[in-house]
Amino acid sequence: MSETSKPALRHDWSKQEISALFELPFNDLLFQAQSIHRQNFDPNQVQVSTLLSIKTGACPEDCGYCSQSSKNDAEVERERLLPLDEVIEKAQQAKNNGAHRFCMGAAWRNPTDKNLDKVIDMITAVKNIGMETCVTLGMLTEKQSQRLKQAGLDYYNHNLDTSPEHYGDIITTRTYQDRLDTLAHVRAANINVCSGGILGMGEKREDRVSLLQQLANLPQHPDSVPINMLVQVEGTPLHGVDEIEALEFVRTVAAARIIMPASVVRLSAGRTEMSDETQALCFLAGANSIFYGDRLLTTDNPDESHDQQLFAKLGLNTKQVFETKGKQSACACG
Ligand code: SAM
Ligand code: DTB
Ligand code: SF4
Repeated sequence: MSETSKPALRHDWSKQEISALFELPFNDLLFQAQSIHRQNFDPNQVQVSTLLSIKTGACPEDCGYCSQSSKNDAEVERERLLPLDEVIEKAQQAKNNGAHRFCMGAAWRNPTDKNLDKVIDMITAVKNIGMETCVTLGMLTEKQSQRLKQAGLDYYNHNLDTSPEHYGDIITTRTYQDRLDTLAHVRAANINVCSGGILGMGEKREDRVSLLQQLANLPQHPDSVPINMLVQVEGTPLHGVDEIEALEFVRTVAAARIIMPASVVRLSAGRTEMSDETQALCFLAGANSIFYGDRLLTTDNPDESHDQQLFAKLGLNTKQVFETKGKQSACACG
């Protein structure tokens, strides 16, 4: 199919339509997802981002999955905001290891304006190294989003996490609408939006359908959609919850690819618990980004050498500049 004959991006997905994708025979679902993937992206290319926790622990929010919530009993080494030189050193290491983007996360409900000054210095420094930047700092006002844009920030990560229906079982200290408001502020400031969720938090398939519907029916699809598998941390309320089956995880990735065809879908947290085969199926289903480096924020990620071997076995290329063939600006409905 030629670039111009690609169907317009849709923002009116019904739950029934998304459920019907999940119910397809697995081979049909993966074929459809991979076909759409190929219309929009180089199928053998994966974008790589490296994470750094710039402020760890003692967060006032009560997210049931999170090691960093002060309401949970997880053992996490609390740290104040990292000094700028340490951030620069970590970003340079990430670049030397081949990462394209450096993502900095802070355990805040929202940043104060003073915090933001310091994060802006970090963004400027990481951009000077020649990397793309992403930060995840909690809720943002419109003005704070504009300041980040002026600093040259490329992406802001703020996840919806789960469906509106399941949300109250996971977090009570901020509302779903608060999250949507932050996403709107980031979009209005013309920063690329990174937003997705976590699977394996005891949700039903209908919650996965509903989360994907929320993401796809935003006024513009997120540019990047992280699909995390819950990393179960001892001391958090979700420790010990039933795990999601690998094939159901793959189905969710495939459905995300189909309904948000031009977005980069990131196979995010949880890869240490996944076999190479499950990850390969996720790439076949249309995932084309990962977190690279042996640490996420407070938990482990596969080490670089394992990922290098996996890329080699699958013939995946992470070296070139990552460019999407799909252009969200082509959307007539956003
Ligand atoms: N404090 C900010 C916030 O929550 O808005 C930013 C940092 S927070 C750690 C970023 C995201 O990481 C969360 O929204 C959640 O989706 C993801 N996350 C946190 N803990 C996780 C876990 N144990 N497993 C999978 N994903 C997790
Ligand atoms: C996202 O969706 N996943 C990343 C990033 N955005 C900030 C975070 C994963 C955290 C996993 C648990 C931890 O290491 O604390
Ligand atoms: Fe705090 Fe973010 Fe963890 Fe929630 S996910 S407890 S807001 S660090």
